[in-house]
Amino acid sequence: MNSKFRGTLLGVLIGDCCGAVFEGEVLDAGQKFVLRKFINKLEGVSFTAPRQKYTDDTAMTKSVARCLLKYDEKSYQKNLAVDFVKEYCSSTTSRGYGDGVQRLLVTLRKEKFEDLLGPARNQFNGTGSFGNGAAMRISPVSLYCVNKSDDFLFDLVGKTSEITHANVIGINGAILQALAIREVLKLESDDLDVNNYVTNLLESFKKIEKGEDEFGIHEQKFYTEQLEGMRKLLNKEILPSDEEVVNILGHSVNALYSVPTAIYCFLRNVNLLKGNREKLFRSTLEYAICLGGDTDTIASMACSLVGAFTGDSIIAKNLIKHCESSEEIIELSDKLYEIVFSEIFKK
Ligand code: R7I
Ligand code: MG
Ligand code: MG
Ligand code: MG
Repeated sequence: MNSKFRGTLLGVLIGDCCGAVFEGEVLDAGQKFVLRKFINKLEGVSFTAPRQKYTDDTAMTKSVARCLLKYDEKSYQKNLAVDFVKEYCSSTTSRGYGDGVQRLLVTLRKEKFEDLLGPARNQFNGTGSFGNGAAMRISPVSLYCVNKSDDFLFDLVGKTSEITHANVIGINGAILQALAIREVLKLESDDLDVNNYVTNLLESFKKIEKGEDEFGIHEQKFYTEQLEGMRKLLNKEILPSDEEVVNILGHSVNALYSVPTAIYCFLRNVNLLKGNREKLFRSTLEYAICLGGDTDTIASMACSLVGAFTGDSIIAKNLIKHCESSEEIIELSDKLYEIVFSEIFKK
């Protein structure tokens, strides 16, 4: 399990570091070749410094991990807001934060964290952000909740998300990614029944997206519909092209059009590499970036799933070494593992 914890957070880091180079692009055959060469170089021994830089995806994930290490129901959310701001302000390089979130972090600081949730609710003329920023940083919550109830996980995802993302699409994207990671963390073998896995996520989301108001029960099929689209793509006899995948699932900063895409990247490669698990990390990394668009975030979320599934042993050692702050990421994973499992031993 320790290896799965490391794999999860290293997946976030490496997907982010590699994907960031191609963020916003649509990759043609030439650029896909450049991408392959680029990852080969990072996996090789001859790569020279500086190491590949991470972006906001990893920066915010580190904050979540740090604050979970000192988790206390009452102070967690404030600690996290403060840590987000500190991390944002202390960075000497541009980490590519979303435009909305940058304004929000500045507001939180200016108003001395008096109102923790108000600024997020005011984003985008009061709709709140539907960006994937809550989902991209959620993996430490899956680690923390590996043995906890669904309700505990939903609550913690909410607390972790709503400081910056008040829109239900943004928050539910984080719930989807958190559930998706926790499911594979819990698997004991490297055998994953993909159909069953998607069915479980679908069942969870049918409940989450079913609401009741004065007009009775209604169903908002946002993620449910995306998951159904994902299932169709996974079951196609002919492997869908990148264009087809992007048309159906999307590749944008909108959580609805990137979280299911990341899960699809993972599952497609699991299906393709049955009996060849050593290749799963590299292959998912490359595939996720090939889809273009929000490449750092989609690769980060997809690789986090691979790491949670296989552990860190299949990740090329040089690739780890050549990404900024990988030592710190490993340390955070190990500490999270320690507190999660020492709590169980205490019981
Ligand atoms: O969600 P967030 O943290 O962004 C994460 C993304 C990842 O790709 C990172 O790698 C980084 O590049 O950014 O940041 P937000 O600013 O909340 O949302 C991101 C973007 O989504 C915004 O800048 C908007 O362009 C768009 N967006 C919206 N546009 C209109 N209406 C998000 N919510 C809305 C909305 O409600
Ligand atoms: Mg980023
Ligand atoms: Mg960016
Ligand atoms: Mg991104």
